[in-house]
Amino acid sequence: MTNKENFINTFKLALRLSFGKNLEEASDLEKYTALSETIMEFIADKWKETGEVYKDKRQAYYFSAEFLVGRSLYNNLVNLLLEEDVREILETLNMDLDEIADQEEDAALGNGGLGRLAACFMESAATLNLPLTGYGVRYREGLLKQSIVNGFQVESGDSWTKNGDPWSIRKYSESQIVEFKDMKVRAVPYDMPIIGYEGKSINTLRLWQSEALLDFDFEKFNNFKYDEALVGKNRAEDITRVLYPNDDQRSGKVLRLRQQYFFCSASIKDIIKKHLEKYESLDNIDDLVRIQLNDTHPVIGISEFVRILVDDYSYDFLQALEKTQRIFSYTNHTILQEAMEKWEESIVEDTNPRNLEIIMAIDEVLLEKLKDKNATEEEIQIMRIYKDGHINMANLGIFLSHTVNGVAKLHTDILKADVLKEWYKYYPEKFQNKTNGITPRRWLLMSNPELSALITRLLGSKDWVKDLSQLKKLEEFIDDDKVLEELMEIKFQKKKQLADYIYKHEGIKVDPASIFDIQIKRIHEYKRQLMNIFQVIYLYQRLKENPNLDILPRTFIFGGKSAPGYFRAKAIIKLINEVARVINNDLEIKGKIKVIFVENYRVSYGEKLFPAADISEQISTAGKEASGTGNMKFMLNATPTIGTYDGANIEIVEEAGFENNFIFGARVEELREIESTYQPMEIYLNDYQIKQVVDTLLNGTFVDNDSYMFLDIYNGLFKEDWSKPDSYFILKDLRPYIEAQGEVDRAYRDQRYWAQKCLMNLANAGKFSSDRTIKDYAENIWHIESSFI
Ligand code: 26W
Repeated sequence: MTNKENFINTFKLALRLSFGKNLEEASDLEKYTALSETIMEFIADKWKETGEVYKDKRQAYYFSAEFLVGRSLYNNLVNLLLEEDVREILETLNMDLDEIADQEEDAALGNGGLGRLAACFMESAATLNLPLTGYGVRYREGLLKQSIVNGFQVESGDSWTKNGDPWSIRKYSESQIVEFKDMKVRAVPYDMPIIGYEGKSINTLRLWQSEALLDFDFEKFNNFKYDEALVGKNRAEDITRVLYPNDDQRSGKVLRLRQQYFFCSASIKDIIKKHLEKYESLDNIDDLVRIQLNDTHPVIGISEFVRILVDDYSYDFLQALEKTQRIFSYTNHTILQEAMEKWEESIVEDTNPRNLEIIMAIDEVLLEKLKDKNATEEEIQIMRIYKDGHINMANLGIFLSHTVNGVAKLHTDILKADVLKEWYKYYPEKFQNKTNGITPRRWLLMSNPELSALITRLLGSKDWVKDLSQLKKLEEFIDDDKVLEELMEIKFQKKKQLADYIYKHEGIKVDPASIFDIQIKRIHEYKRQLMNIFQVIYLYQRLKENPNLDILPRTFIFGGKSAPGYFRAKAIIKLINEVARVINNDLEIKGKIKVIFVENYRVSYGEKLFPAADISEQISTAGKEASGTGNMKFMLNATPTIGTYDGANIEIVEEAGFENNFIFGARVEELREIESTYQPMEIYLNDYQIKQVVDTLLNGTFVDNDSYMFLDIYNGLFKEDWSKPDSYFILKDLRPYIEAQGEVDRAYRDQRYWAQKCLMNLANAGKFSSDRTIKDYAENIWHIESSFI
C-alpha cells in the first residue's frame, strides 16, 4: 500500500465519525465497520471510474431475485491485494484482522445455489473487466437463521443490517417510482461495489429497497390515529421486508410477485433513464442493453419492458416485442415441476393490471407464430403463456428471449429432450449450455490460503488465480512424494481448524484424523440427505454387530436449511440429529463414527467446511440436480466426490477421471425406464440389512418426540398417496451407495494413492471457474467486451 499513514488516519476518522470513539474505546464490531468504511473510501474513485468507462458501450445486466453475497471485508481485501498490508497495519495497532473480519454478518440475500451463482458471476465479471451490473432486491431480512433445538430446526429472523451495512451506498437521488394497482412506492437503490481481482474494475450490484412515498400521515397523526398514521409506510416497506425461504418450492404468494415486479420495474426504469441521458430515444436501446434473467423470478421484467415501450414511448406493439427479444435471455436452473412458476391470473392483475393485458397480448402473438409453424394443438397448449387461468412464466421468458440456457450439459440435454422439448423443436437456435462455475478467489485463494500458497509455489506464479486452467500443470507432481505429503498435510491442517471451529460452535469434539465426509446444501428430498443418513445407520448396525469391524474412523458432517413449511425436509433434519445423538453417545462403537449437524450453514461456514473435506457428497437422484456448485467447491479444494451421474458431477469426473472419484447408482435413462414399475417394497423385503435400516424409523431406535416425522419419512418410501412411493429412488440406490462408501474406505487406507486422487481433482478443476462461464455468456449470449482500465 502506498500510504499506510493515510490509511490509519482514515480508519481513525471513520471510528470517530461513525461511533464517536477512538481506537482504545472501540469494540471489534465497531472496528470492523470502520475498517470497511476505510476500504470503501479507498475504492471510491476507482468505482466511479469503472462506471464512466462502461458508459459508451453495450452493457449487460444480471436480473436476479437473489444474490447470496456472504461476507465482504476479507474477500475485498484479498481482491484488492491489500490483505497482508492491512493485517500488518492492524498488528501495529494491536488488532487482529481475523477477529475483526469475523464480526461481519453474512449478507444472506439468497437461498442456495442460484443466489450464490449470481454472486460468483458478479465477481468474475468484475475480474474480467466486463460491463455487468447486478439488479436485485435489498431484503431487510435475509435467509432465515437456523438453530437446532432438541434436534428440530427452529427458525428466526436475519436482520443482517442491524449493525449497519458499510458495504452499501444508499443513493436516494436515484430512486424510482414503482406503480402497483393499489399503490405507488419509492424504490431506493443501494449500491454494493463488486471488486474484481487485482482491483482493476469495480462493478456495481444495485439492490432496491421499497419505501413509502409519504413516510407518515400527519393528518391521521393529528387526529390521534397513531397506528394508522404508519400503515402506508409499513405496507410499502413490506414489499422488500423478507426473502422467501423456499428453494425449489413454489409459493404462489402475492407478495412474492410484488417483489419480483418491484425490482424489475425499478431496474428497467433505471436502465432507460441512463440510456436517455446519453441518447435521444430508445431506438438504439436494443443495441446497447442485454438483460439476463436468473430463472423465472425476474421474467415479469419482460412484460414491464414491453409495457414501458408501448405506453410511455409509443412504440408499436410488435416492434416493442422485437426490441425486447433482442435484449433478454433466460437461464433455467431447475427441472423440478414444483419449482416452475405459474401465477394465477388474479395475482398478476392485482399486482399490475396493465402487465396482465400485455401478457395476454403477447400470448396471442405466440399463438399466431406457433400456428404459422404448424405446431399441433397439444404442443400449443404446452407452450402457451396463458392457460387454465395461470400465467406460465417460463413460457413467457422463453418466447421473448433470444437465448435460453441450462446450467450443465446433462441439464441442457434434459431441457431439450424433455422439459422444453416443444420449444426446442420450434426454436432450436435459442438453446445453449453454460455449465456453472465458482469464483476461485473466494473458494480457494481466500478460504484456503495454505493450499493456495502451495499451488503458487509449485507453479512458480500466481497466474492461476486469474486463469484457473493453469492448475492442469499440477499433474506433473502426481508421483512427487513430497508434494503429495504436503497436500495431505495441508488437508490435515484445514481439518484441525474446522474441528476447533466445530468444537467452539457445536460443542462437539471431532477427531481430525478421521475421514471428514461432508454433505452441505439445502435440505431437499431430491438431494437425498436421507440416503446418506441411512448409510450411516447401516454402518452403525454393522458396528453394533461387530464392534471390532475394520473400518476407518469417519466423521459424517451435515449442514443445511429446510424451507420452514417443508415438513419432510424438517423430518430429515430431525432424523440426522437423532442418529447423531444415539451414535455420538454410544461408547460401544469406540468413536469409530460420529455424526455432526452444523447449525445455520451459510456461505461463511462453507468457507471453513469445503477446504476441510476428505470426501464430497453429491448424491442427488440422477436428472434432478441441474448442476450443483458445491461439488465444484470441494473439487477445487482437492476433494474427491462420491456421487451420482448427475448435473455437473458428470463433467467433474470427465475432467478429473472416473477413477479418481466414486460414481455409483442409477442413471437418468434407467430411472426413466423403471419409473412406472418401481417397487421399493421389493427391495425392502429382499435385502434384510436395508429392511433393518428402514425399520429404525418406526421401532424406537430413534425417537421423534411424537412429531410423526419419522412415520412421514417411512410413508414417503412406501405409501405416498399423492405421488409415487420413494420417488427419489433412495432404496434403489442405497446398496450401490453403501458399496461405493466401502470403496472410499479402502482407497483412503493407501494415503499416497488417496493423495493422488486429491491432486487430480485439484489439477482438473480449471473448467469450473466462473471466469470460464462468464466469458461464455459474454461472448455467446451478450456479445459484450471487456475494458482494460
Ligand atoms: C419458486 C421458488 C423457487 C426458488 C428457487 C424455485 C426455484 C428456485 C431455484 C431455481 C433453485 C436453485 O437454486 N436451483 C439451483 O441452481 C443452481 C445454480 O444454477 C444449480 O447449481 C442447482 O443444481 C440448482 O438446484
